Amino acid sequence: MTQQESLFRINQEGYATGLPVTAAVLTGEPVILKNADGEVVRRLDGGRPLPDPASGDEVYLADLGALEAGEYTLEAAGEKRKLAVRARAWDAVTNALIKGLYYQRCGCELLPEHAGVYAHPACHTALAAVWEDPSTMRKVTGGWHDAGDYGKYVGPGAVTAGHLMYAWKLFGPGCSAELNIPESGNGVPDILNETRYELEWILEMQRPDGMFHHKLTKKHFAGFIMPQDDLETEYLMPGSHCATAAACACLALASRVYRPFDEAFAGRMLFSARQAWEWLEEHPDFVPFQNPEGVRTGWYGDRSDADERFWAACELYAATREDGFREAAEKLYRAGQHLTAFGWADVGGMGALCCLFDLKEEAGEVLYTRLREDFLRQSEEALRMSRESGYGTALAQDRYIWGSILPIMSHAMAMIMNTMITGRQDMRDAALMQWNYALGLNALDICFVTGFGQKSVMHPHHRPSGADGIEAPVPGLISGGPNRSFPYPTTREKLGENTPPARCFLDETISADTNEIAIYWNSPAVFTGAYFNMISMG
Ligand code: 9MR
Ligand code: ZN
Repeated sequence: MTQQESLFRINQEGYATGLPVTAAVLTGEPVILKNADGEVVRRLDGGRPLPDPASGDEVYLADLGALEAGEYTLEAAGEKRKLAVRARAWDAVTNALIKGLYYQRCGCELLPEHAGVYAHPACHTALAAVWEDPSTMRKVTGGWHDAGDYGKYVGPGAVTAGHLMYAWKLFGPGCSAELNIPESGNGVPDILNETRYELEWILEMQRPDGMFHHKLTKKHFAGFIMPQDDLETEYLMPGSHCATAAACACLALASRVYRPFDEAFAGRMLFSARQAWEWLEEHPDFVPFQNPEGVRTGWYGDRSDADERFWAACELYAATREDGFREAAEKLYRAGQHLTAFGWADVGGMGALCCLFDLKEEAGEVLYTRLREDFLRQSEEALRMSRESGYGTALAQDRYIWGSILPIMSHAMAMIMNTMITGRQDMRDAALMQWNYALGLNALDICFVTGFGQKSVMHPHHRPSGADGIEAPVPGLISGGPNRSFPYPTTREKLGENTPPARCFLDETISADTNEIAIYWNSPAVFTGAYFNMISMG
């Protein structure tokens, strides 16, 4: 710890009334909490700070209990730090995380009335070439830019849309605000309007035989230019098993979600999902996607499609109630699924969401009763990791990988699901610690969401934020966070070999390996934020 660092780590966006307020204190000295009138409302003797293996810090987690709305000051060892408690404390940041996806829209103009200073002309509107036969050009526009780059990838997009749709289904009141996007006011909640922008693009990515192209990207990543200036040809890259199965799952889910709003759209999506499933049935042997020779954009390679198929079978069963899909899901489940994984590579948890909260008893003995026991057991692991961390972060010290925010938010999702089933407060409180982590209660004392908190990420690896000439980054985007695997030599050099995992982070544009943003990092944060937003509404 350097001299300038604060002794406190807090949720910099504030805390919600009715939920526990926890602060991390990097000293064993007594801690005092004063209200706006200077009265002492909490006096903690100071504890024995516990070692946090991931950061090397000694941390005392101060449990301040539930507090009334107001401005407070924490004091310890002569240092003060302001902390706020409010009703609906996380409404703004949750809405911004959804709106963050609007700023990722490709193929349309972002108008000043919706995007403010971040407005820009339409991008990537030219015809795309089919990789295997570049003389064939197709018009495929729309979707969200994946991350800091301008690529669009089917699997990651499908998972992102899945997180958003489940957030809406389960925690609607926590994520249904108007977001000032072009569709606002059309009678559909904006979270679904925004998700539809991606779904329409995913539909376009299907080939006539039912398979889905893996991605729509150029051969190389663009430089740090605005999207409308990125004019090189984009390619519909070869198809993949994982993209096909993930799109199948997401579209089957979407067919149920959108049916009350638009029957025809729902029908199109279910038709497409069925075509995808047929293709998968006809191509049972998994072939991993490889970047074609000369292509350097995102790989999103995967070792198996069994988890994507599992999610797809669950969603198709939920959408159609045809026994064949349930049987397929059972078989895939029996082969072993990681039920607390919600990322682009492993989507077993998405199937669990479908079985546990949509199908429920109708899923039957295997996919409900047995799966629930299995899920409850697997989610204990997240709680255990949270307890072993000084900061309460549910991530083992050797798991600070590229996009560490994803496993951390995934563990929050799993613990939220556990709480929904069991009503356990320890699970809920540990999940809340992950949300606190994202918003500043971490070794780095940084709020990972752009535009929020007291000290937030200012230089994400995000092309528009780097190229628009505006000092503040595009708001509502979450950084991938610390990464101990040092894929970039410059990151390794700047941080030094001995930097502890949870501190391997550079708030610098160049550091894609620690400070990129991605749509599928925003979306599990939306799920988590929507839940806590909803339960703190009273
Ligand atoms: O999120 C991906 C991460 O798990 C990988 O370790 C990393 C390196 O392969 O790639 C990440 O995904 C990037 C993708 O390949 C291209 N668009 C930006 C993504 C976020 O960094
Ligand atoms: Zn674009």
